[in-house]
Amino acid sequence: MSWIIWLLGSSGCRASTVPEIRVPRLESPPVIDGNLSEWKQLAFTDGVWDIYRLQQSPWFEPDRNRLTDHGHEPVPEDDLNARYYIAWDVNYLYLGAEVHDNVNDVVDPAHEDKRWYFKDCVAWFVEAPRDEVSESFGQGDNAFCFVIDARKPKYGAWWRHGAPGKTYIEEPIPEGAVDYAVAMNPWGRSQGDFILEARVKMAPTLGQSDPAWHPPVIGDIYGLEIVHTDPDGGDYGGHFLIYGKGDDDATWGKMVLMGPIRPVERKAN
Ligand SMILES: [Ca+2]
Ligand SMILES: [Ca+2]
Ligand SMILES: [Ca+2]
Ligand SMILES: [Ca+2]
Repeated sequence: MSWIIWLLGSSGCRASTVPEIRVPRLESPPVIDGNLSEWKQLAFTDGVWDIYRLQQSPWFEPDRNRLTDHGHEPVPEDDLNARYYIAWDVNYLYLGAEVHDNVNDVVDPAHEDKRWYFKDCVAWFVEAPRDEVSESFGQGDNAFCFVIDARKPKYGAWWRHGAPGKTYIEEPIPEGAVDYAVAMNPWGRSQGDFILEARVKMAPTLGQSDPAWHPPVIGDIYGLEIVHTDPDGGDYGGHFLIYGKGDDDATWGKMVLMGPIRPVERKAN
């Protein structure tokens, strides 16, 4: 990831840092089975995120980026830490996460289908195409939200989005536009650990949200934020916000669609 300093406003007196996230195209489609090994080396990732790394990020706000303590909690880095992966091809966005979490919590006492953020959930907020206008789930804004519930309920893959003249449309990701798999406790270490592997078809989602969207080509620029919620038995609970500050899409990172990359090369010695 590189950092771009943008000067905003005609006075030029307000500076802001916008992360640039370079997302590679995949040459072969992954199998959506809860194992990322066939593509994670070919995807964008920037390593492990935990609360300590978040504290040092330019978008960190302590009332929003937070963990909770219900007693008998492990150390903060073991409460939640994760690696996130993203890639694309001509039809799909590919989304992955490898997560260490102490408790799997998908029970929401005031459940509504749209309340993914009161459950363990990984969400990718995508604006396509990115623009410079500050909007909150207006035209072009999409959240693809995966509740980490092995039962895969009907609200398990959720789409919050905008459309021309509309904001905050709440519905499941359309059938046929999403495939996902959740593997619980994949390393035999914690019942809260999981791997999420998903693909979302862009035309019936991004293409519905903004008529300016076109089939992806190298060089296209989207907006990106990752929101990972972790209630662990509480109410609103823990939140990681990565590359942005919430629903305002002007705070989201700049995601650039790149060509394929090669895996990290390791030297002989
Ligand atoms: Ca796979
Ligand atoms: Ca946790
Ligand atoms: Ca915008
Ligand atoms: Ca959890």
